[in-house]
Amino acid sequence: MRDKIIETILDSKDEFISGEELSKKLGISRAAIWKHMKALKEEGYNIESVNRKGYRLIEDPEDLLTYQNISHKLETKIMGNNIVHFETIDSTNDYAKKVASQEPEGTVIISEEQTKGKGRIGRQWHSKSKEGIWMSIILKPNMIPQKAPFITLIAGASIAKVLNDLGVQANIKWPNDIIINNKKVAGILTELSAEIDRINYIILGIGINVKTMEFSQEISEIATSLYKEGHKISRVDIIRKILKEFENLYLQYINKELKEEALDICRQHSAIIGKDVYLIKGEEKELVKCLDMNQAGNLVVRTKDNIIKEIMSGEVSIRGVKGYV
Ligand code: BTX
Repeated sequence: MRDKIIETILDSKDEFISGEELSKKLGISRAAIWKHMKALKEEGYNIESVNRKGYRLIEDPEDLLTYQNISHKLETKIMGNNIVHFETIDSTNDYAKKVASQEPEGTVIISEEQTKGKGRIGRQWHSKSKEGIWMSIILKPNMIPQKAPFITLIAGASIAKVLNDLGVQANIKWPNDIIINNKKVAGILTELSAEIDRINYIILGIGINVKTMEFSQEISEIATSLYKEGHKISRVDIIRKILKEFENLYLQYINKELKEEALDICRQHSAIIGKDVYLIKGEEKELVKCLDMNQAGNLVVRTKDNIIKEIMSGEVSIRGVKGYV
């Protein structure tokens, strides 16, 4: 019932809707409507109630990452049909792993804050309250585990496409970072649970800095946010668009083995193709030129000795010659 109320007041944005009208439309008493409104106000919705006029939303509630807000006008078949929202959690990826076997494919775990947000290989991901999008999608593709790494590229392609469509010049630093002006705005952490020949589940973790204006000292040189770059875009809008774009590319890949669209986006928005970069593996650091991304989604590079080689994601980190990229 609460979902229906929210949908109705979201639909009649800025306009008053009377208790009577709501009660007729939803088939519940005016007293029940009043109770629901009270609860919604407590959840953070800024609802104004005026005698004889009714109720209206006085502020855009876009910023709350609740199921109701995200699912309103969400145009997907699977992604985001089920959304679990937290005010705070250790890590959405860790929670997603705990519930993956019970929850359906496309379930989104999202939190306003993470106290132990994770990056790759045990690194930390800073996830301050209400400043970004910290979410994990549970996926259960019927395919062999070797095909899983491509999902990271599909996620990167979706984020880059959505941000560019919204007027943000975002590029992909293969395989799992999205950058603006050479600084990291988003990261992807894909975790896999599998048997030798089949995937149990994949947890696709996406972290996007949206509103942060000041980063901790350790990352202030390499991190940026959409707001910091001058793009005041609503978090809910970005999430809806990413879920839609990701679903499109993901279904092409798992149902028809189609990769071309995702690869094209990755190449078109690559931050490193055509550039000299360092490949870093433990203590080793090698200067190479990035030539392309091949059909498998691996990076093709030329070494100083003119040898062409293929780099698989997960093997190395990449650093630019003059800084982060
Ligand atoms: P990564 O290992 O490529 O990047 C982690 C590194 O990035 C850190 O070592 C630090 O230098 C830098 N960093 C940390 N926090 C930030 C930040 N907020 N913005 C920019 N740079 C930062 C990237 O790993 C994958 C990140 C995935 C995060 C999502 S959030 C939802 C999900 N849950 C979870 O615990 N992780 C994922």
